Amino acid sequence: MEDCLFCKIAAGQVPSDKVYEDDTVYAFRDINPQAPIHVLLIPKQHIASSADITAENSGVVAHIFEVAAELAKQLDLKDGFRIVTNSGSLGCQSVLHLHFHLLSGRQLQDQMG
Ligand code: DGP
Repeated sequence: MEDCLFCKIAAGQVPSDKVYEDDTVYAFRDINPQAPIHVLLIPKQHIASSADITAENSGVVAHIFEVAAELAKQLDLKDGFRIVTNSGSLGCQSVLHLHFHLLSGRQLQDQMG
């Protein structure tokens, strides 16, 4: 989608620190890491947020979780990790392209909200 930052990152039009790519998924380091490991996993197709997941596009979401599990192995996150997605203004979503934060490398906080 035109003027979508994460569409441009997935297309290689904006530079990023890539950790994984296949035909449908792109993963890269967050520019403002909240933990020693902070990777963003995105679908290459534009889906605005988790509120826009449907029967037609949910296959790529399932695939993102497969990729996340594989990355967790590659990054040696055997002691655990967290996957988070923010949606909408109350959820503090700042980039309107569906993305999953993969966080690890330190003890994460117990509270989610
Ligand atoms: P959220 O607040 O859930 O929408 O998360 C958006 C994340 O995207 C935030 O942690 C910072 C990250 N981010 C924003 N712009 C860029 C960028 O240009 N490059 C990278 N690598 N990450 C970005």
